[in-house]
Order: sequence, then structure tokens, then C-alpha cells
Amino acid sequence: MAITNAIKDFRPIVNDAFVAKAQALTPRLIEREAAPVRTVNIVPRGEDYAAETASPAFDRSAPMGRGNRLCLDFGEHLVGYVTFSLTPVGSPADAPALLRLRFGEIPYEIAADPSQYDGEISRSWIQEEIIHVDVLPRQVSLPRRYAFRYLELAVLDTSPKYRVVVSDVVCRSVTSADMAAVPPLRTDDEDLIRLDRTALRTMRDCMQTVFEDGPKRDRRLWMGDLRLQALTNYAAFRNNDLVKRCLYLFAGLTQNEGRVGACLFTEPSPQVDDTALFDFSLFFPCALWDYFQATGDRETLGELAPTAWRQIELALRDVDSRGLVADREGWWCFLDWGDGLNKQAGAHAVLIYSLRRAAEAARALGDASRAAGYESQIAALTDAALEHLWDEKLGFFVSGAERQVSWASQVWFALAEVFGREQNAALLKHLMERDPGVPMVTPYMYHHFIDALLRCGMEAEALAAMKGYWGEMIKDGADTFWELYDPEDRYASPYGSRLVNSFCHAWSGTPSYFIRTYFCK
Ligand code: RAM
Repeated sequence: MAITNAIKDFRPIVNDAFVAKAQALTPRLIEREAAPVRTVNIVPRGEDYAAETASPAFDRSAPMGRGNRLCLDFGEHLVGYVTFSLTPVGSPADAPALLRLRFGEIPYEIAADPSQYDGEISRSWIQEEIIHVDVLPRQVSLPRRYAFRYLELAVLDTSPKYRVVVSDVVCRSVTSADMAAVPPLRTDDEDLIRLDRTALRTMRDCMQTVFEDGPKRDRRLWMGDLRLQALTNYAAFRNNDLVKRCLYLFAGLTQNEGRVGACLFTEPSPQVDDTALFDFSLFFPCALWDYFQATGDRETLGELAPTAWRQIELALRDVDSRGLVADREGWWCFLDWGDGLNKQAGAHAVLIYSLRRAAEAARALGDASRAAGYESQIAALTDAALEHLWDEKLGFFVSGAERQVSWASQVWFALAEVFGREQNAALLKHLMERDPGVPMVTPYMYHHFIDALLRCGMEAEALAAMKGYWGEMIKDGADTFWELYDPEDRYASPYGSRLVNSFCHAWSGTPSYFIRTYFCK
């Protein structure tokens, strides 16, 4: 189900000084030239597709005419700009060359026919171009930035009198991540090395002038994604100014009443989107607190604190007379892409989680009375949760009028620390043993599960779950981590078509955070 909500009477509020600070921190992109490493055939494999080295070897110097295709593998996922040369062979080119280019993060995107796309979000995310090249020979430079590992060039037509040779295919890749800044990983565990490498590559390709969620789609800065990217960044790339830039953008470009938007765009100039998500706004105080902990940058904490306080104030308005975050229909809170997931309990827990960080921030700034105020809100929200959402008989938190028991609700309550460590551990064990249904479907939600396990001392379970889930994705062919992965339903998409899923998604890059923070310090 696509996110289509927009806040009523949307009115962006701009703090020019904050935006200027953010813009001054725009990183220089690091460029690198990459060439294809092999020519492949995309072949069906089970219900999916795979890339196999072309055999017999494809002769790239052979002229191509109507119906000929060439599929190149760059050997790794890249984000960048592609150029190639097109040289006519035969008579003088008496008609334009007509080419179709398909870029795929995974082989499926090359094999699938975009004309069959019937998903809910825009088909414009599909990386396919049909281009005319009128004058030959020509060096063709594609103006768009692509996210891909595979590139298929199909000649739709030349003319009966000439054909073309494609050569010098190059991708100028771009990123603001400096791989050289990443400390070497101290472990012999091959699984961890593979997970870390894949996660770092995922992060690298999402680190552009902001932390993008996915370089293929949506190519923008989301608050919920930023929080996790920042954590991984502190443990690996340590590009703290990029986090600072993103925090200033969110604080400088708010929605009505100073609400931090769910996401924002950077081009043609920075602009907040009109989507609001309850949990994402509340992650601003959390990400700010994490930033302060990682950097000790008190000036930024102090300057952005009012934006953090405002998110808490706005969220508390949604608490009803029973002391619970009121349940609503539709896209008001994210949590996870699970069909039918009721958000109330998770949202309530996120509010407590965020209040805890806001209270810490207030204390760090010497604002004891604000901290005390937040502590009493935490106490009230905790009491309400235990009275109305905790079901002693089931041993689970329930959500909404339907009293739904989901993984997301339990995980978020463990993170909210409504119970002590022991009881949280018991809750998570009970969750794993009973598996009440309404599962987690994104690496984003799995991140929170692993985090919850680690916070209550369940290191072995956390390690096994991380290796199991992300490791399985690697076995399924991921060389950057995917936006969505449900081992029970491998080809699922929240958008009605897997063609527009993102297969390099930054919220999925947190194994590097866990590995470097907990498992290989
Ligand atoms: C999708 C993107 C993004 C996420 C939102 C909620 O559009 O995957 O990463 O934050 O959903």
C-alpha cells in the first residue's frame, strides 16, 4: 500500500539560518570510474532470475543490429552516470540508432517487462530508457543518475544498411562515503565479514549529498531511515557532518506548526514533503540525541533542541483521555510495511522511547524542569500502557480496538523499556516461542528486533537472528541489502510490483552498526 497521505493545508516553514548551515555542510562527492567486468545472460532460476556469464563468450566488437542485445555486469552495485560509444559499421548511418537501456540492481529488473507494470507507485522509477542517437559515431552520456549492477543495451533498430558497435561503457560512480575512513573489521567470522561488506556497500551507495533512503527509489531523505543510517555511520564512515547537515535540513524545513516532516527533497532546492508520520517526527529527538552522544557537539544539540521539544509536544496532543496514543486509520504512523499491522501500540511505545531520549537531552542541556516534565509523561504513558495495552493472560501487548498482537508492538515495547531488562527478555523469548503472527517484513523492523534483543542482554539470539535474516538475503543474491525482505514471501512488494522495490536500501545497512558496536568492538 503506497504512502499517499498529505497533511491538511500543508504550509512549509523555513528557517533560513538552519538551511544555510545545512547547505554549507554539503559534501563533495567522491567519483570513481567503473567498467563492466563480464557479459551475462539473464536466465530464469526457480521463481526468480540469475545472471550467468555469457557462453559462448559474447564478442563485444561484433556489430549489433535490430533485435541484438548485450547485458553487462559491473561486478558490484553502483550509483552513477553512464557513458558509452556507438560506432556505425557498414554504410553511412542513414537512420538514427534506436536503443533500449535497462538498468537493474538485480537480474529480475532486466528480465521483467516494464509495460506489464501495474504497481501503485509511479512507473517512472523503473530504470528503462529508449533513446534515439541521431548522429553517429557518438559518445553517449546519459543525463540521469542510475543505481544498478546490470545494464542491458538492446538495439531496437539501426537500418538495413548499417549496424553499431557499442564500446567504452563506463560508469562514473558517486558517493559521499569514504571507504578508506572505515576502520578494518577485527574478526575471522566469514559470515560477519560478508554481512559487514554488504552493509557498507549499501550505505556507501545511499550516502550522497544527504543520506538517501535508496538511490534507485525514493532518492530522498527520510527521517526514520536517517536515524538508522546515522547509527551505522558513527560505527563505520564517521561522516558526522553529513548527519549534522541532515538534522539541520529537517529542523530548517518543517511542516505546519513546526512538525518535522517524514521526508524531504534536496533538489532543485531543499524542500520538506507534505507527508507526516507520527513515529518519524518523534525520531528527530532520538537522532539528535544519538548525534550528541556520538560527537559531543553541544552547540548543535542546543540549537536544534527546540525542534526536538516541539515534536514531543505535537505527539502528546494525540494522547486520548485514557492516556493512550489514539488509533487512527491509514498512514499516520509507519513502524513497518506489514499488511494489516495495527499501529497504536507501536506508536505509543515510540512516544515513550522518544521521551526518554528527549529527557536525556534536556538533562544534558541543564534543563532539569523539562527533563522532570518528560519523566512524568513517561510514567503516565507507561501506566496507561500497562492498564490498557498489556494483556497479562496472553503475555503480550495488544494494539487497537481489534487487540492485535504483532511482533512490531512487542519489539517497540521492549525498546520503550516499560518493563525492566529481565521482563523484556522474557517478553522477547515468549514472542519468539509463540510467534503470534503479524510478522516483521522489513530489515528496518528487524533492526529494531535485534536492537531490542541486545538491549536486554540476548546477544546470542541477536547474532543468530541477524545472521539468519540478512545472511539469507545474501544467499538469495543480495550484494546490497534490500528495502524489503520477507523470507516467507521472497518476492513481496508493498507497492504491488517488485519492479519498483529498492534493492539497495539504507535502512537495511545496520548489520555494520551491530557488528562494529556489539560483536567486533
Ligand atoms: C518508503 C521508503 C522509505 C521509508 C518510507 C516509510 O517510501 O522505503 O525508506 O522510510 O517508505
